[in-house]
Amino acid sequence: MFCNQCEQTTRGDVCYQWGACGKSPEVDALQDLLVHCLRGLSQVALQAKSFGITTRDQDEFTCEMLFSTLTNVNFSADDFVAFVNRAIALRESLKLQIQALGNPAINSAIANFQPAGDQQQLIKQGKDLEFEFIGQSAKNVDIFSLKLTILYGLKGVAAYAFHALELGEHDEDLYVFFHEVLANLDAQDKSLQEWLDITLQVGKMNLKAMELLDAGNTNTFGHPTPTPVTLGVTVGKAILVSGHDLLHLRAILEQTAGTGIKVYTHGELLPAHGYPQLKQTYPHLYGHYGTAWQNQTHEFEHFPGAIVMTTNCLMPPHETYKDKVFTLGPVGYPGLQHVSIRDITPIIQKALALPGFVEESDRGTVTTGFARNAVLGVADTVVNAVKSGNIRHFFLVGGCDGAKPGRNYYTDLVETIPSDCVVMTLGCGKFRFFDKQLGDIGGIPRLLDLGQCNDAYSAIQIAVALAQAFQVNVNQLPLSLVLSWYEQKAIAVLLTLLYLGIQNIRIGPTLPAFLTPNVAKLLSETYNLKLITTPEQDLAACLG
Ligand code: FS2
Ligand code: SF4
Repeated sequence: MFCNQCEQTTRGDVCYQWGACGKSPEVDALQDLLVHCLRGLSQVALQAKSFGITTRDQDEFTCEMLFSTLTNVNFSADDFVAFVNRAIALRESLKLQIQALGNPAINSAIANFQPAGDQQQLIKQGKDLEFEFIGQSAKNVDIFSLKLTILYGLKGVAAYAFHALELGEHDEDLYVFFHEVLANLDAQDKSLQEWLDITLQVGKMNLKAMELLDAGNTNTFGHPTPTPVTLGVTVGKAILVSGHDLLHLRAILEQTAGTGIKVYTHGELLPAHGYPQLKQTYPHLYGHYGTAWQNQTHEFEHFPGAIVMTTNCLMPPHETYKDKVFTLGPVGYPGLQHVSIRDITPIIQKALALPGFVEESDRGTVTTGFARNAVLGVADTVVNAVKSGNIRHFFLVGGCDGAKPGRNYYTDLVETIPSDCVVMTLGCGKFRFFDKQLGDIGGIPRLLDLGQCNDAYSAIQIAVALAQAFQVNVNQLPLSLVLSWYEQKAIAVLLTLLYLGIQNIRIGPTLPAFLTPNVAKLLSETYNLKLITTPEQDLAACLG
């Protein structure tokens, strides 16, 4: 196998025997095969679009399938076999429509690829293709590095686009971009600069995808407002909902209303409590249980109710608790029950069969809901606090959490940041410090939870609005970005920030393994992108 798409890749290089995430070489090969089939589908979809044929099914399928190959989403070989066959069926249905208009369908190797008839043969096909793909690195390792950056970034964009389309937000330009990038990923005639341009285009289109998702979330659930969330539990039956999918959370809340079951959020669903249409409509959305994804084996083990994974990050479940874990949407794992969101009866039955909490516990509260509308609603106060010197500097300390050592940096940094500075955060990286009592500056909380990693758009909008208020560009603001990355959405967000020309970003805990020294040097020279060092050193540099 060859996979280096996430931060925990083996030895900081590549997973080649078994995924550090738990992905098997067989599933890895099937994921690569699926991407290969999507590339053929994209070629045909572009041709179909040029003839005015509707390709909405193929567009949405492409987003969902790229999302399914993201780290910690789907570990099921059976699912990927079905996805490969569906990709071919969708491709062939477009070819028939093209031919029915009197045109020959595109005649390339990937558009004509024929999948084998059984799982073992499909795995072999995936491994052969992988070998061929890696072979490209021999021609120009820096271009290969950028192709990986583009593919991984595109997976992140697909995740955002998938969430947006679930909420009814579409964009034809975005779909065309997906297809164009996939259809041409094998191109041999482009220069390093041209691949770099495409890399930044991924960042540009990710901004569009995040904007769509922001519109989908706020139109459906209202603008988040600052909301205290209990970290304790109450007596009674319980369901724990993890992942990022607010629509799935709402469906679970709807179907559990009146059952007496309390619903708790886990991981990246903490910010759900800030959405008025969720919190106010469903009083049985009780509180938040647990922390970031890498702690789930311990936290799920002890949760006395049913557990639902709506998206990443799923870890291979332990035998001791796997019978109470359910998957939804693009998530899959062999042996876990996959449920349709239209009928969650098996989840409710499991929650009722399990003991639930038998004792109250009080673990205090945290406040979420400081998304762009809430922060910009008090923009004058914030601007005045900066002008008067009460706020010296803003830090955005956000991104992903992870299991590898070195991430205590983020806790230590936040604890060391002086009391006249404000810390904005988002993503599951916040769980390193989300319950710290940092106080406030003239009524402005020093720790502002902007939301999920899916809400990076909010952070960008806040930075742009502050820059306008101070009549400077974003790079001149008293603002430092200190990001933590783990998976491919973080790559997409980083590309967006680079596309926007944001300088001086610090990233950690390590640089992506898929960046060659030359590409990393190029990014560092152009954008002053740098690796984190120590909290003390970075803090001094940011405040200096
Ligand atoms: Fe965290 Fe995992 Fe949010 Fe990432 S729950 S690292 O894939 O999506 O952030
Ligand atoms: Fe390894 Fe990450 Fe790929 Fe999993 S997703 S196989 S941990 S690089």
